[in-house]
This record gives sequence, structure tokens and C-alpha cells, in this order.
Amino acid sequence: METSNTEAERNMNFETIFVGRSNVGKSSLIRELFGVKVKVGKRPGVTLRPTHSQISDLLITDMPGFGFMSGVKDRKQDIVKDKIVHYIEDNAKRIKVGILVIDGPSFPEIVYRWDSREQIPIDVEMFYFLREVGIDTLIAANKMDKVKENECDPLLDEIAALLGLAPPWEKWKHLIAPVSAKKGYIKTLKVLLRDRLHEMKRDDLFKYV
Ligand SMILES: Nc1nc2c(ncn2[C@@H]2O[C@H](COP(=O)(O)OP(=O)(O)O)[C@@H](O)[C@H]2O)c(=O)[nH]1
Ligand SMILES: [Mg+2]
Repeated sequence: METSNTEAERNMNFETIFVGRSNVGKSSLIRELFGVKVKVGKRPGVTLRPTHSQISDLLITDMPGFGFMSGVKDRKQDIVKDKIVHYIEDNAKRIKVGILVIDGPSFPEIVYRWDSREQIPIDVEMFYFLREVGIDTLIAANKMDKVKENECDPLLDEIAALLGLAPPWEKWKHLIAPVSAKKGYIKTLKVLLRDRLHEMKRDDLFKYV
């Protein structure tokens, strides 16, 4: 297993990208899912470049976090967003799976805050954008360990609705995976990823996911 940004990256024909705000747990999820070492909890907003890990011919990309970060200027946030959009457009052909990672418990509040300013929240915008460029996009609703068991379904219904997927969320179980990278509860996402690998006749990669 290697981490690289170079030559080898160009020979990859199968990529999965993790997209989401800073601090939602993208790096933690990658580490839990694939066992690759990626920096977790590193001060956000410093890196503009995607971070790559490689397993066999599968390229795993940890995108820079977008959205508000305290101490990071608005302009830099726009630059991050542009970089992400360009990267996705440039590599759309080999990006087979997109994983939009959200902080489940705080997602509704973030969306409502944007709505009140009559703007489309970046998360929602990214979700539509990824689908528009033809990337099969999953939603990892992370940090569900913070949510009481009986409050999970209502929250997931709300998240689905905010993403334009009419509740109940169970209708979208092929897209939405409630997870907790912290507790190592990632089975739901693992299953969805394996489904995709299977569809692409890449069962050989199961041993890595
Ligand atoms: N409670 C909780 N905290 C988490 C979870 N996943 C990640 N974190 C924490 O959230 C912070 C950001 O995680 P990180 O993986 O670096 O997020 P990234 O910026 O999206 O890559 C770290 O302090 C993690 O320990 C989770 O499932 N539950
Ligand atoms: Mg990270």
C-alpha cells in the first residue's frame, strides 16, 4: 500500500473519491474502510491538493475539505471548491464512485443556515454536481454515534429530504449509509461499496474493503 501523487496515479483506471466538509471524518473513514494511513484530525484548510492512496489499481482520494473553517478566509474556501470541481471534471472518467461524507447530526442545521441566506449548501451542491457528471455517489452519514438510537431514523429522513431524496430514508438505502468511523461501525458503507465493485466485476478487490 502506498501513498502517492505521481506517475502511478496516472495509470489508475478506477478511482473512488471522498468529498465533504472539513472535519466530517473523511480521513477517518478511509482509514477504517481500507486500512490505509491518512492523517486524521490534522488542522483543516491547509491542504489544497487531494491526497491519494493506492490499493492494487484502485485509487482512493481524500479531497480537501470544503466549507466554512474558522481562521480560514472566505476566498480560500472558494479556491478549495473550485479545485475540487476541476479535479472531478478532469478525472470524471476514472472516478467510479463518489462518497459524500457528512456530519450526520449537524447536517440539518448547516443546511438550514444556508437556506436562510437563500444559498444552496455546498454539500447539496456537490451531491448534485457529482451525479450530474455521472458519478455514482453514496452518502456516508458519519458520527451517528452521537445520535440516540430512536433519533437515528428521523434524522436520516431529514438528511434524505434535504438532499432531495423523498423520505423515508430506507428507500435510499442503496445510497445512504449511516456510519461511525470513530466506533468502527462502517459496515453499511462497506456493503454499498462492495455492491459497486461487484457490479464492475471487481470482486477481486473485496479483500481490501
Ligand atoms: N464522534 C465522532 N467523531 C468522529 C467520527 N469520525 C471522525 N471523528 C472525529 O472528527 C474529527 C475529524 O476527523 P477527520 O477524519 O480528520 O475528518 P476530515 O477533516 O473530514 O478528514 C477527528 O477528531 C475525528 O476523531 C465519528 O464517527 N464520530
Ligand atoms: Mg482529512
